Amino acid sequence: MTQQPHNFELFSFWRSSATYRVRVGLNLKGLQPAEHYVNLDAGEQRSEAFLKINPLGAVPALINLGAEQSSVPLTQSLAILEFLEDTYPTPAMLPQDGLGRARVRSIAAMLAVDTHPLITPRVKKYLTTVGNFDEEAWRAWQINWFGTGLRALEQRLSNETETGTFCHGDMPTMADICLASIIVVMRTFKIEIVDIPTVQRIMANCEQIDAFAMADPGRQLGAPTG
Ligand SMILES: N[C@@H](CCC(=O)N[C@@H](CS)C(=O)NCC(=O)O)C(=O)O
Repeated sequence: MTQQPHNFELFSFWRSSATYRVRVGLNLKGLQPAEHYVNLDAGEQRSEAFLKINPLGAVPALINLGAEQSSVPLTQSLAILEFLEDTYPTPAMLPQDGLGRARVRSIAAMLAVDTHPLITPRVKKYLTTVGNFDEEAWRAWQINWFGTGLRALEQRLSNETETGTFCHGDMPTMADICLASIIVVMRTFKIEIVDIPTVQRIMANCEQIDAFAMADPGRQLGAPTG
């Protein structure tokens, strides 16, 4: 395979689920970005400098330094994965057929669009200030929304014949990246959802792949040691 230019800057945080998705995609495509650490615990995502990169105040953001014309920072992990897939088609993160692509995107959206946003720091900040949530109420909230997303996913994966070693057949796709992105962040919060055997089986298969293992939050700059 021809060596591809991979001149990227990734704005990231060690335990960020959305950044994990982009890290796995970059790893699968054999691309290594320079990383800029945005400390979400210190509120750096709301700094004037970072809001110029992503006005929503969220990581990841990816800058393509190799672009012929200067490009705006890419934001939104799913859009970034689609960009990587379009630009570096091999190995593929989407199946070739239209129905398969729609199924993979649908599973990815269940997790990245309908589950993950509910547990982000900005939601926690609102609920624990304006909403008067204490730590116990916040934890119950997290368990509720992780559980809702993962139980629905389990139902789909265990009933749909397209499920294989991975969410769709026997090659990892964007659906697996999103599944794993939820499980890894749940682990950092020490949250466990029971009775999701297909999800757990697929997660174990993902973890056998270097691209996923290397993206693990515990292996990133800034992760707590010990
Ligand atoms: N839909 C966005 C979500 C981005 C997002 O919410 N990222 C989190 C970290 S996983 C963040 O930076 N949150 C900052 C905050 O909520 O203040 C994506 O998939 O990229």
